[in-house]
Amino acid sequence: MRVDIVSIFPEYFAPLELSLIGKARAAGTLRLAVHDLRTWTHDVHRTVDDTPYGGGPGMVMRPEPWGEALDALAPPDAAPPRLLVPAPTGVRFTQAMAHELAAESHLLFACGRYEGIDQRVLDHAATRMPLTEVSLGDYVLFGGEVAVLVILEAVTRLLPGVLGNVGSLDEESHAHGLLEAPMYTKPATWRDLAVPEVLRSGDHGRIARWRRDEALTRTARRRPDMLAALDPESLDKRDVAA
Ligand code: 6GU
Repeated sequence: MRVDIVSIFPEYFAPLELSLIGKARAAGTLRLAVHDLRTWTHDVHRTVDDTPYGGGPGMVMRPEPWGEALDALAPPDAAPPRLLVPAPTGVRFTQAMAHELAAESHLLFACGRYEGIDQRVLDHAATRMPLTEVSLGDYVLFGGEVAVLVILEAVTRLLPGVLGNVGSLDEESHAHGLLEAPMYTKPATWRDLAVPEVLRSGDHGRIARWRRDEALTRTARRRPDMLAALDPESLDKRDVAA
């Protein structure tokens, strides 16, 4: 997968050298480039923002540098990338969207700052390439950079060959619409706290039942919205009893 990121703070993306994302880059699974928006400015001050038409606080990103950046990274004569614009006004980012993005061959992230990017940039880009404005949740960040780190981490771990144990993708929270059950490792007793007996029983049927019950209880307490959204067909008789 190819990924381009445009931002006025390229330094935000230094952590993408680390850990499994860094490995995916070294292996060529992820071809990632970070671009400074100011590359596409032409005045001595390398201006990227200005005051909003209609008044109000803050600054808006001017369209000219963004237009040139998108022309350079998504030339009209080449296969268009999927353009993602992180913003609190976007559609909610979910695990389902992470799977959708992991199937794309080229993602282009445009990181806005201040009060956002002039709307004409997005309207014009949308005539050339698929565009999604995406939000992490109901709170406001300074800009899209941290959101891109989050989205890229969620997407990269779904790329073939990035995770050592593919089974962990199947069992994890959100894979089946439920939160994951609690996990334990050695020692069997720590500070007088014992690992639940069932997990040490070796009885795989009982263990699966226990984990499912814990997942259901956790989801009911913490995320009643997720429980309500479950397909009733996916519940069995013993789930309903619990
Ligand atoms: Cl993607 N961007 C900004 N600036 N704030 C946010 C967000 C994104 N998601 C939640 N808040």
